[in-house]
Amino acid sequence: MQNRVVMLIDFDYFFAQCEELRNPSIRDKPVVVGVYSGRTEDSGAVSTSNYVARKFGVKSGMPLFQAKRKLEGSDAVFLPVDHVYYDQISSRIMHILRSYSSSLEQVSVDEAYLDVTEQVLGSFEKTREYALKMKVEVKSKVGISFSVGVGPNKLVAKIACDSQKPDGLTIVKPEEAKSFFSPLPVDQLLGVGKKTSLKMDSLGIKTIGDLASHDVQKLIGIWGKTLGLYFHNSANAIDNSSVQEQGEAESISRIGTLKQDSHDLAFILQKTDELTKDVAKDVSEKKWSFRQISVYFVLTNLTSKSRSATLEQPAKDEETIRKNVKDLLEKFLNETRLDVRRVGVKVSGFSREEKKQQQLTSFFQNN
Ligand code: TTP
Ligand code: CA
Repeated sequence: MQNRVVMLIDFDYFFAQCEELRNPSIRDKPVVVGVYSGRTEDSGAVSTSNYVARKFGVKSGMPLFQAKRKLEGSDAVFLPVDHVYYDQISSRIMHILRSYSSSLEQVSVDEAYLDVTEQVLGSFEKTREYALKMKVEVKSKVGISFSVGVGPNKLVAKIACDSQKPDGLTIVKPEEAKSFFSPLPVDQLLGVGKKTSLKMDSLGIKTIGDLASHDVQKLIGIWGKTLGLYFHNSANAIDNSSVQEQGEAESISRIGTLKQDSHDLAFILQKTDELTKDVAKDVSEKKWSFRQISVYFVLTNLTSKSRSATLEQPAKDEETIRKNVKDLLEKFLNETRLDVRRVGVKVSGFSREEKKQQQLTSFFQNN
């Protein structure tokens, strides 16, 4: 697929911004979030800080006592990390971002790559408006700001994003990628650490541009084929890796408690129909197809049971779920005399191939 449009989204000063969100009164003060090791009051390290604190020279990884010293005399606020809270905020944002892309690859709690080629019809002109729309939705629904980098691949998107923070939006078109990279220090490339950049420096390679024009055979001679080629391609803004959904949901399900324990098909169906509707909504948002439908029961005696059906062809519609759930439920009620207390609906067996095919098809339709 030519001319991909890939975004990297990176939430601004994430842990500290989450803290500002739940306590807006600290917003204009230096905010430092840290891991307290507990040995003495100040022992531990800074996880992150807001931009007010950064102006005082506070950095991630710095010992807390040092950050305290830098912030002496200010009205700085020091807080311990609360991962559960940050994870919750993160999943709410990721959920919204998912609706803006064909595939989303979450790389950390505050970073995700999005392939939006289809959504912007392969056009870089359309991405600014599209990215701004995402920013506005996340800001109004969750209250968090983020920076966006857009490029023809993940590598360019990442470096674009890093170039302007916070609340940044940097778009690098395919034809601009090489000149955008050229003046940057070579250690901006993933995989070029301290040791490698020293070695490159000794070869006269200081910028990404220097690396791009260095003889690839010489690079291979020093770093071997894989790494040598990787450096050469990266410096030339080439990256063919795709945006891969990680840890894709194995299933989509909903469970609910009946208003009263029951053995009545029509009564239980009211509940399962509600649950089916929600499951089907999730499925259609993700544009996935499923092959398996299951119903889960918790009975009056609190034991649980489940029943499943496997479809001959993958399906994606609500009606198929509804019909299968009804059959499974009916059969189950015939087999047991106990009343049902809770009931769940689940679909699984998603096909990735089907998903890729769909993307490809709509890509061709749009082009
Ligand atoms: P980053 O994205 O590196 O930093 P950030 O979100 O705080 O700031 P910005 O993106 O605006 O530059 O890291 C994401 C979170 O990971 C960060 O909020 C806290 C955590 N973190 C640590 O706990 N220790 C660290 O050394 C770093 C770099 C980050
Ligand atoms: Ca961040």
